[in-house]
Amino acid sequence: MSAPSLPAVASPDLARHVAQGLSRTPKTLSSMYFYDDAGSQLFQQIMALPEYYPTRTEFSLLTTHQAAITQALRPAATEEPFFLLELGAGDGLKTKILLRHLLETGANFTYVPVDISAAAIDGLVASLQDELPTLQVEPQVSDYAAALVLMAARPGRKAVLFLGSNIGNFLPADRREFLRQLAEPLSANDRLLVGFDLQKDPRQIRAAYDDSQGVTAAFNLNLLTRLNRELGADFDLDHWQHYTDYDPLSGAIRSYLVSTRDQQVQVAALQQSFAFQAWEVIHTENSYKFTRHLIEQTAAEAGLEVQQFFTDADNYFADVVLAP
Ligand code: AVJ
Repeated sequence: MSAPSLPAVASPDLARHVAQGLSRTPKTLSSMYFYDDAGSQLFQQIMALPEYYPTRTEFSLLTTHQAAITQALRPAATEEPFFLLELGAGDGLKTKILLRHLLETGANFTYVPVDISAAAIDGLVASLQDELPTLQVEPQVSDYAAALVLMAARPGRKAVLFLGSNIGNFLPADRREFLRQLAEPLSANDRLLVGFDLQKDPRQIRAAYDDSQGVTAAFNLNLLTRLNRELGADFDLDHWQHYTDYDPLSGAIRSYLVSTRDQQVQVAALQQSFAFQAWEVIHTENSYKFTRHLIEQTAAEAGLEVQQFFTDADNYFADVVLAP
């Protein structure tokens, strides 16, 4: 047998992650790897689904409270430089509400979108030049921690945005550690604005992650397509299913890829094969839902103080202003 050829795009990080994740019990893969080009497009479709309430809820709550939120973030003194950093900006649709309001009220500030994907940043910068041509933008392609450390060295006030309930993907211990890392380089007058999805009717939460059109299923299964393409794996998509459940005790939505029969999967880039039993799962995502109490506790554990708590009329979602 000839040696399997490695796909040109094989990434050492992804390969290492898959080797570790599929050797574990239970098998796991990180939701971080959902977002290749196809996955990012599927996530755009998820945000437009009738069942997926978080995006449109946060959009409307930012619209309603734009004045109070921007006031809580910006310095009173106009001479002081002001940087609005956003971690994982995506298409920036929600942030543009705040950016537009700041421009309209004459704030002198610089928007610093941070993302590890150069393609995501390029798309965002192009749309900002088009829609908000007077906005000062300093895009940064790097990981979040590096961006914050760099910014800490610059004089001026910083507000750091982490919207969309991305915080929900962390396990509790990792969430604390992440918030601590964000808080560490901040000064007393700096602020964080973090989006948290709130606990609600369990059926409604479950439906948001198991939509009737199967877009979320396609999003989860796309991870296997990505491994086939980038690592030369041979996952047969006909024998995998999307499954998700919500646990109201922990507040976690957990998503899985379910093997519907005994099967072996070869991963060429690892020169390794993995055995799956019928109905064995790969755990692919956690998406935590919060209560106000849990948010306050999480903030306190990271050495942060909840300054203001903005929510929508239904109490579905919260954008929270945190201070060091
Ligand atoms: C991008 C992490 C906020 O957890 O709601 C959507 C990702 N996963 N549907 C979320 C996701 C399945 C989403 N976040």
